[in-house]
Amino acid sequence: MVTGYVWHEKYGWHETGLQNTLGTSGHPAHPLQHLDSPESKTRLASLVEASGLIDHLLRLPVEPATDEDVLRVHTAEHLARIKHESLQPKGGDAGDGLSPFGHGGLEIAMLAAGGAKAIVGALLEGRIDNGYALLRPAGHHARPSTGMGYCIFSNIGIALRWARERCALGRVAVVDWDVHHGNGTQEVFYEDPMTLTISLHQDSLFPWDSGSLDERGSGAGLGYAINVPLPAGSGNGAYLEAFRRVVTPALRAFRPDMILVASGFDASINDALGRMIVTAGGYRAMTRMVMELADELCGGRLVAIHEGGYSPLYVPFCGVAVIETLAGVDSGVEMLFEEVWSNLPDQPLKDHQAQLIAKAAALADALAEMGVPA
Ligand code: 9RB
Ligand code: ZN
Repeated sequence: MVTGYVWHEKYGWHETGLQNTLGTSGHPAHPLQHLDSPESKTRLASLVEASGLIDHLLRLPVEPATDEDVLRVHTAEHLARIKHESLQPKGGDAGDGLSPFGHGGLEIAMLAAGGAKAIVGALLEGRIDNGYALLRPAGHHARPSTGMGYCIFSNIGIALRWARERCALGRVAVVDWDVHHGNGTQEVFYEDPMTLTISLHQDSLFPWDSGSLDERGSGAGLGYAINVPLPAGSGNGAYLEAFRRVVTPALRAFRPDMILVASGFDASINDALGRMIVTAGGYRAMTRMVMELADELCGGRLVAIHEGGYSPLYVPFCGVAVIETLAGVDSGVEMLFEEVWSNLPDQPLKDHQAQLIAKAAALADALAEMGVPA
């Protein structure tokens, strides 16, 4: 079993700076470190090294994505704007006014997209059996025409379009467990029946107006986008039920040739932005389930691409839980507060959560009735 791993020191150099406003027009507030600070990811990279887990992984070299790679997904205007702002002495913003980057940020965004290419390429060439790409900046909110929500480019979109151009890649499923809706990934593949996107997220969190049950894809892609907008407060019980009732039947119906996980850790119990209570053990259990599905459906071909997650304290533990599970090793890292946090009375599935999941399960059933494109 070879588990690939991507991390580049420069991912920690992506500068989001200080935030001195609460929104677009609010009164200035005492400047605070931007929520998407490097620490949650640099500390995960650090724990992968310090625990010795790195010795069980194949670290992949990263080349920056090219303009051509970006333009398979994004408009020329979006790329030109990022290039222009990246040249400014103090950098710029990816497009929504919430997603700052520093001088030279283009290079780091290109390295992030290149990291997604590296892990997908290694998987398709059979150099790895599965893998984890710890990338920054994230990608799942980036739309074809603009960056958004701390994302500059669609790392997954760029890697998949690149892969589809260089080899005969069949059906691909993207399972997004970041607490926010994977609106960008969904938009890139909205009309594509060969790419199934499934997003589990907190209902109406960010973007507040996307990710509802009735967004199902369009044209030839109708039915190949599935959203599971879970109620705030959902924990391990609700997430595992969603995996049993939605992700499992949808993937069995779709029979992907490769599975990608858009892996954010902001549904964790210690996150500043999400209001969910998933624990490291919950992420481990979801990883096991998606690995079993990959074994059953596509020779184990599975890679996770990092997205959000804003707890410098807890993201490293969630990340190690996922990566050590992928690698089939025990890193020896003791999961912080797992006993307490996984036994909270709010963790087991609640009726109102089950009701939402049942509605999403109907979408997976519909997919099973539709059959799959060749
Ligand atoms: C809005 C603001 C947000 C909120 C959440 C994210 C999530 C990123 C992520 C990004 C930006 C502010 C709408 C501040 O982790 N994705 O996976 N911005 N929220 N001001 N205003 C008006
Ligand atoms: Zn997120």
